[in-house]
Amino acid sequence: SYSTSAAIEEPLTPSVKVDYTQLLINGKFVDSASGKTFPTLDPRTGNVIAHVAEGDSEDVDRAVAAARKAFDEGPWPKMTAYERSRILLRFADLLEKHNDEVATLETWDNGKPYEQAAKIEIPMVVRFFRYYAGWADKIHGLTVPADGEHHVQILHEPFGVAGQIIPWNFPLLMFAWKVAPALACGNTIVLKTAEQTPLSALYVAKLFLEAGLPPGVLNIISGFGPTAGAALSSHMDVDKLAFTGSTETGKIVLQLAAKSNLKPVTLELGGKSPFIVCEDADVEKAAELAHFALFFNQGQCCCAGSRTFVHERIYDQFLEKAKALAVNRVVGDPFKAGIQQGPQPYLAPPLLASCADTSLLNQIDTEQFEKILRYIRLGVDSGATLETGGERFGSTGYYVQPTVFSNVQDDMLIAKEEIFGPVQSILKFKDLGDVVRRANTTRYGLAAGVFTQNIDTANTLTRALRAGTVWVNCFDVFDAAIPFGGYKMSGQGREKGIYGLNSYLQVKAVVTPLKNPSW
Ligand code: TXE
Repeated sequence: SYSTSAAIEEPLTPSVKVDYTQLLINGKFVDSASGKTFPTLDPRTGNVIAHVAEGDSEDVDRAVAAARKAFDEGPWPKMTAYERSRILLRFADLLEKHNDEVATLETWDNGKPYEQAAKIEIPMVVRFFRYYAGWADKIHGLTVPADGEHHVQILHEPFGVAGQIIPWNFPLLMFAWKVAPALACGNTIVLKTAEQTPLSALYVAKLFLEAGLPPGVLNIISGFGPTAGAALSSHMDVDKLAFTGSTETGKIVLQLAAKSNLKPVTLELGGKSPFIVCEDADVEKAAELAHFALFFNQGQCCCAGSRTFVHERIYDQFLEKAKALAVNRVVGDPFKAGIQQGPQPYLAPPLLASCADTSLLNQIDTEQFEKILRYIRLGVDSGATLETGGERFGSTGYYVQPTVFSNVQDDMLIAKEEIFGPVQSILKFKDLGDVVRRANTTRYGLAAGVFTQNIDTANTLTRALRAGTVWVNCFDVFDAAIPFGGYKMSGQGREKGIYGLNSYLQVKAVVTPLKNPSW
């Protein structure tokens, strides 16, 4: 329970060394061209974990040139698909072997519970690479029976150099969602990690080299968005861009892509996903699932069930359970066993100053911890009832108390904007028509949760909700085979599953006249 802050007073010392802090370009770890570095912070304390090379446009140029060469001259797209698949499988085996070290880096840099990283996320990443390794030699085109005397083949070919930009909430999982399908399809990559969490991707890059990935196939740039990220988005020699992050930055990236070479862009952006608890629900189970849907990963999920709609008949009972769950949520040093919630990642203002081009930074919320506390104050000011939490947790690091608001109205900012923190907003609804209309009244459309025993209610809601994923009586199920992506301003395109391949494949029609059509 958060009534005691003892758990976070003495942070445990992580048991790994940070060996990889340089950029990965053309198969080698190198300093940035400018020689600059930036610190990455431990969100438990605000202390510096390591100084990491700060990539900028010159480094992006070097990395793109390496990726270009590895694509145009090979060996990557020219290798047999089976060889590519085997390298991905070898990488998955190595990652599995180093599961605990990678999970440690992930927790240290991001603040997520170690048990979550070690037992759920890193194994998911391994599974993800194995899934796409399986696709590598099963990507084939079509033959099409066209009118006239022609033989028509449709070839599926890799795009070329893929630029990829990822966020800090699931650093290695987002790495996997981007890198695995791109490599399976035969593309080469320049990936920019988030400035808050550069460490795990660099560690696994080393494992990729050990697995036999040729130089230049995967290049990794640590650095800031408005410099390195913008350089990648607007690069004339990047053939395809994939981005995960805020809707605001998604718009910038799309503009940069359009203004440069019109590279196609997939976007996985923010959300304000409804979690709908119907009249017939088992209240205890519904409250547990709604709690998980919001609080998992410190509330930092793009698909978080951040609008909990509860039927009026069971509202009071639900509220009591939801509040009890938040009060009893175990917050503390994420390295300690049994901890459910760690700190929010933080980018200190001095760190922002180290970014060479600060002109764009004002548009973007980098101070996650303060953003959450600001939204909590906004909720109170706008008349929502603060049931529990609402403050910083403890006095060191960037922890936020698990917070529950009831009596939330649709037009309050806390019900409209993405908070991205441990703040649950509970809203009351009357009937299905009412909740469908309200759930869909949002600029987002990433996910939705439905909790009911009634098959007709489930069928009605799953069809009516405008979202890329609808979870019925479950939430956050992320099997590698299930496509993920947004309706409306939550994104463009899909990642994961067979749909995730489409983002990394060009379609080429080959038409040849038939000499002897009657045969
Ligand atoms: O996101 P940004 P931030 C939401 C969430 C969060 C808010 C702000 O609500 O509170 O976004 O987080 C790179 N050109 N999500 O500021 O800026 C940046 O370096 C090119 C939802 O961290 O979108 C990082 O690598 N790239 C979300 C990546 O974009 C730029 C996950 C994401 O950062 C850039 C994260 C630029 N001009 C935040 N500016 C989700 N969908 O899961 C920044 N970047």
